[in-house]
Amino acid sequence: MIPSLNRRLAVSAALLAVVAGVAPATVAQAAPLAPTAPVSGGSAEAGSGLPAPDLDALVKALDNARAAGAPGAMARISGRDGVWNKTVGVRDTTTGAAMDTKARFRIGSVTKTFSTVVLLQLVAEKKIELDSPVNHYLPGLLPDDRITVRHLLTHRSGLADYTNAMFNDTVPGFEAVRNKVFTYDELVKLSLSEPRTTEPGVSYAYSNTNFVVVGMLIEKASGRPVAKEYERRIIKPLGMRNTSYVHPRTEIKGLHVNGYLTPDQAGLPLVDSTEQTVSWAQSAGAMISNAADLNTFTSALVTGKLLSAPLLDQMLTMTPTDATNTRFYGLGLRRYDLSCGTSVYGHTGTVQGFYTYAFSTRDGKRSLAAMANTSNRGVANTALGGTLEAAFCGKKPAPAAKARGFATTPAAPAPAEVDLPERNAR
Ligand code: REX
Repeated sequence: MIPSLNRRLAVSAALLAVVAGVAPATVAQAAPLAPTAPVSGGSAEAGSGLPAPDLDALVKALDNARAAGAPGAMARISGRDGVWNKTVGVRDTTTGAAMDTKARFRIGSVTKTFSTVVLLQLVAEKKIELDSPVNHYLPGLLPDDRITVRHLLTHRSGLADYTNAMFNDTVPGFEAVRNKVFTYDELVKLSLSEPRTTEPGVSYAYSNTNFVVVGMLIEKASGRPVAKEYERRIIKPLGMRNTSYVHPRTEIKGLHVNGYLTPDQAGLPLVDSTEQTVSWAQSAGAMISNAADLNTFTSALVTGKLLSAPLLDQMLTMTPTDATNTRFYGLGLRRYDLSCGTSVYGHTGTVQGFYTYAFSTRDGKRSLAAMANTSNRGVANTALGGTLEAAFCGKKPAPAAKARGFATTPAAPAPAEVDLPERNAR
């Protein structure tokens, strides 16, 4: 449906419902959170309690991502008070097909949140303990018996991120692995050939290696491939028909977005990076999804549809990841504190040709999924991050008129707008 029409219909339905004195069930039109999701009991509870999204700012953020070099971008906001879809540009530069919020794309590290949910379900089943050494389950894998399962999930193991060296030269690095199939052991070996970054538990250092080992733990404890575990524990129960883990297959089936990798050298043409095994990431980043499914996933997660309250609490226990004190990491989950005081929970993703943001409020009443079909272009990623403020903070008050003769203090930049270098921004 045309987004503005969609919105108008939602508003009319709400008004009609209020006039008729009935619960506006049609207004709470987000995809069902789970088959058992309770239906909202009344109009007061039907809303998110948040200001309406700033749709102009949302489109502006997408336009900014495009101006920074993304062929296209999209955002989908979903929640108790409506669904909003916005797109700019194209999903395929060859055919000129328009960006489409129903289309599938590579979600990169949002996969880490899926892997964490599966692992924590195995904790609930007493097959794994968060504070046990990884080597207890995978004897001899790691060179340090002090590294625990929790250290992996919080990026505090000190295991080096082998992808830094792998993608030091962006396009040659990508072409060298795009059709390669790695075993988990090979990826861990690559990490162990580099010095460790911290003593176990000491400090946060983002590393894909952690979630490769999480994949190994899942397979060991469950006796099944990670693909099966994502499917039976998350994808099926939530009815996410556009979400898959097809490693090592290279294709994105069905309606999808093509991804375009930016070469390091200015002036060179974009590289269509849609098809790849993503074997370099696997359980750290190889899933495919679409915006509606990501909305469903993040809201189901924070509302306890996937984990018991104590395990969700563990996942939501956060420590800062940088000096701004607005960005945090829990277990396979980020928290961003926005300029309006709202905190949102989810993950970001970067895989060649695709930037993703998937976040929900703590109560799950509003979710945002945003993507731009570019990567290796930090400015575009930062611009896409602007969708968070637009989605969750609503219209910003107009800046106060400058009092003549007095200097004004510039407002602190919103967290999503802080332009950090690519490697530090995570
Ligand atoms: C790999 C290189 C980036 C991408 C990476 N991706 O570690 C994981 C992920 C799976 O999604 N992490 C993000 C490449 C940051 C997250 O957690 O939010 N960069 C690119 C280069 C740099 O090749 N030379 O930008 O496409």
